[in-house]
Amino acid sequence: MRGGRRREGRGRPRAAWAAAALAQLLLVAWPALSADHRVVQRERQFAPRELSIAVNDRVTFVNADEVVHNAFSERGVTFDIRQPPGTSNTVAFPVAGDVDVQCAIHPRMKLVIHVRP
Ligand SMILES: [Cu+2]
Repeated sequence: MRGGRRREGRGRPRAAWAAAALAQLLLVAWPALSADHRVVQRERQFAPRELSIAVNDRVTFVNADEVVHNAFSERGVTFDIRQPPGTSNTVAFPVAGDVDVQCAIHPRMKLVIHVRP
């Protein structure tokens, strides 16, 4: 192989290289832009009972009671999680819209999560 520096101007133009590098950085940084929220199951209620989040945010459900809870949604983002005392589960919300969350064990436990586009 011949030595020596590659001539300037060969390969990708500098602006295109910078744009590609920026795109790659955004791809890597994107998941970090979603936020984490927390909902606590305490005294047989969800706290808060209403929550507004952005698409791709995550919500961690924490059971702070001494009884088993559940959290489920049948519309929009669907899930059905069992929550023994002291446990937590995290759910991602990749779709915009209102999500009604209930506890299957305690029907009065209700939460609405508004997922903004
Ligand atoms: Cu419950």
